Parts: sequence; structure tokens; C-alpha cells
Amino acid sequence: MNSSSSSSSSPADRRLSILSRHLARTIDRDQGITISASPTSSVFADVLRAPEDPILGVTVAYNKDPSPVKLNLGVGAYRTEEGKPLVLSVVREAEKQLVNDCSRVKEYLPIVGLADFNKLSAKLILGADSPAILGNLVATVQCLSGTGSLRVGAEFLARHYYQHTIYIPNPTWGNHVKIFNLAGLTVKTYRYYDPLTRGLNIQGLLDDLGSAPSGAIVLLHACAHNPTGVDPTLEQWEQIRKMIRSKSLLPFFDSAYQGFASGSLEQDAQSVRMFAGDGGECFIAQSYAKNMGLYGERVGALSIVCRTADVATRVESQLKLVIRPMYSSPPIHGASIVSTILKDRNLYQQWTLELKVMAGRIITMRKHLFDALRARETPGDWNHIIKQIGMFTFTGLNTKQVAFMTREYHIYMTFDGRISMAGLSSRTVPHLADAIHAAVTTVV
Ligand code: PLA
Repeated sequence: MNSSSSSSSSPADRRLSILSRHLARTIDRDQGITISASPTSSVFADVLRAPEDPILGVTVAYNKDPSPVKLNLGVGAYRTEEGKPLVLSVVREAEKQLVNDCSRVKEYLPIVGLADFNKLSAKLILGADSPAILGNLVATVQCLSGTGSLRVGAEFLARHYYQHTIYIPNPTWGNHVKIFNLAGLTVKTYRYYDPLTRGLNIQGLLDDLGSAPSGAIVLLHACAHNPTGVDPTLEQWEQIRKMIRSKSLLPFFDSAYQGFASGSLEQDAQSVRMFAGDGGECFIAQSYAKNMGLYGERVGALSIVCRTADVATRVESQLKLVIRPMYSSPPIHGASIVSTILKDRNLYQQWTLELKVMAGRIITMRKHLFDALRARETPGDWNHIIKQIGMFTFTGLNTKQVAFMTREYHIYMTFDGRISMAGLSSRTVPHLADAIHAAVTTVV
């Protein structure tokens, strides 16, 4: 297991470094060596240009490319067969209802967000008949999508939990390290993906969790693991659960793709429900970006399942103290859309159908790409394309091959070889297959 070092310098370290650079400039100036600061020079003259984000920066590069054949398979954002972003019909319908309801006002929401939204979100992930819901054991707060939910949860843990080490899978979504480091947690990794089998390294995972210090926090992807598309089977989840509980580790689920993996909201929540149903505690960060297509609305929830109802209310009171100085209270529009859909039987039904169509289209793209590579007799075993789950295929292409595909074919993807299947369409599959074929046959 590795301790992560990326962006781990503390705020105090950073202030010290800025101060020493400033002092060096002042001393230089006082000694007449160089006059780097004049009354007109910026006080931020020493600020270095930061690199683009490894995922969102792919879109920045894509936008600059004038090629008509360019293809953005970087960020995980759903596109239609026509390559267009999709607003779900059920979301349009809910928005119409909201606009027509003149009793609605624009007052601040409470710090914890919209009450209905919180209750319905907890039910969606845990199941309406969950003992945790029935026993009022869950503290839920509305947050700024999945990222904000992870951030609030991390901040709460840094303040109120005795263990400050969090284990994240290797590999994982790139932002996890930064979110947890920034909250002051120490990030370590556990083995997850085996590049040889392109599957789960269950033994490595269990060994690493087995040797983690008692009480350590463990980040788990609820379903559709990003970037690998490799999920544990239910039997493996049970092994993981037993290990986590026997070592008194604290599970923190990141649920960014409920409904996107299998097309079923229930099936994709099974891992979380196993843990929430065993009486132990757990954290869940939920996002509605992908499954309701509400990316830019920034709507999500953090739920903390506690052992007693009394603890849950105290936990909620402390979550308010975390949120208030960060952003005071969350935005109203996205959460209103979600609760309008979740509380109306017909809209809910319509949503599940639209979700199935999106998940189904992604699964079809897997099949198309697999067939296209077989038709080209592209060297290599490409079965993982159809075996992997969720929005992404972890192709196994290396950095040089990715760079080649971007340079020669205008295909934009992250450097770890991940492609967003949701950005692909029947029309663009042949172009991608040509690019992969050329990359594996010409770039070693
Ligand atoms: N957790 C995981 C595992 C994710 O993949 C993402 C999004 C999030 C949380 C956060 O999503 P949200 O804040 O928008 O709700 N990952 C994307 C986008 C889809 C991104 O990097 O921000 C990705 O392309 O990996």
C-alpha cells in the first residue's frame, strides 16, 4: 500500500513557501541585486501556471481542436446517438411543473437542504424498507453533487473521527485523493485492479484491508468502478463486508452511477444495502449528475448511517457546522427537480425507463466496439470491453498510444486509457476502432 503524496502539502507549508519566496524577492531588492518587485508589478507575480485537470482538461483540449472528426471520450457525460447532451424528458416535465407552481419562492434553503429531497435520496439508495430508514438512523444532507458530498463527509470525518487514514482503491477517480487530502485526511491505497487479468484483485484487496489499522476509513465505489469498470461480485462484496466489519473499518461509499451500471436502481444499490443492513455505520455520497443527467445542477446527498437515532441527530447538527462556513446552504433548483420526480409515482416510473435506455445504449456501444475490433482483427484480447460495467472502458492502452490517437485521430480520452462509452455512438464506433487498431499495431 502506498501513501499518496500528490498535492499533500499542508496549508501551513504552502504559506511558508509563499512567504519565503516573497522574502527572497524583498532581500534581493534591498540588496540591490534585482528589482523584481516594483509598485506596478503584481503581488501574484510568483504564481505558477497550474496544469489542467486530468479529466476536465481533456474537454478543454477537445474544444480547441477544429477537426470535424474530433471525438470527446474524456469526461463521463452521456451523449445521444446523435452525439448531443441529453436532458431527460422526465426532467423537462418536472421543470415545467416547478415553473408553473407560483407558490414556489426563492428563499434560502435550510443549511441541510430540501427536507423531502434528503428523505427521498436516503430511500433511493438504502431502499424504503431499510432498517436504517425505519429506525431513523440516517443523517442526510443535500450537497453539491457527488464531489460536494464527498468533501462534506471528509471534513466531518477530519473533525469528528479518531482515525484520519482513508484507503482508496488503486486506481480510482483522480479527484478522490485531492478531496480527502484537502480535508486533512491521510490517503493510502488498497489493491483493486489486476492489469494481468483485467479483473478484480480480490486477494490483494482483502490482504490490504486486513492489514489496515483498526478504524481506518475505506472508500468503496458503490457500482460501476471508475476508471476500471470492474466491480466485485455479490459474493466478493460479502467477503469485503466481513473484512471491513471484523476490523472495525469505516466504509465510505461513493455512489455516482446508481442505475447506470445495470440499468436497475435496485441492483446498483445492493453493495450499499448490504452494509447499511448489517447494523454497522457507513457513509454514502450520492450524485444525480449521471443518473438524472443533472450534471451542471450540482445535486447530490451525503448520508451517514449511524447506530442510533440519537447519534444521527447529533451528527446532523455537526454537519450543519461543516456546511455553513463552506457555502452556507445548497442551491434549490436541482434538488427540487429530483424530489418532484422521486415523490411522484408516474414520474419515477418514467425516470426508471429513461435510465434503462441510457444504460442500455452504453451496453450496446460496448458490443459495437468489441465487434468492430474483432472485424479488424486488432491484436489483443478485447473481451474486457464487454465485461466491464458502467460508463467507462479501461482499455489497457498506454500513454503513448493515447497520445497517438489524439494526435492522429482527434480522439480525446484520459491518459490512463479510459474511454467514456457514453460519449460514443454507432456513427463514431468505426473511427474509434480504426484509431485503436492503428495505435496497437504501430505504437508499442
Ligand atoms: N465520484 C466518482 C466515482 C465519479 O466518477 C465522479 C464524476 C464523481 C464522484 C463526481 O461527480 P459529480 O460531482 O459531478 O456528481 N466523474 C466524472 C466527471 C464523470 C469528473 O471527473 O468530474 C469523470 O469523468 O470521471
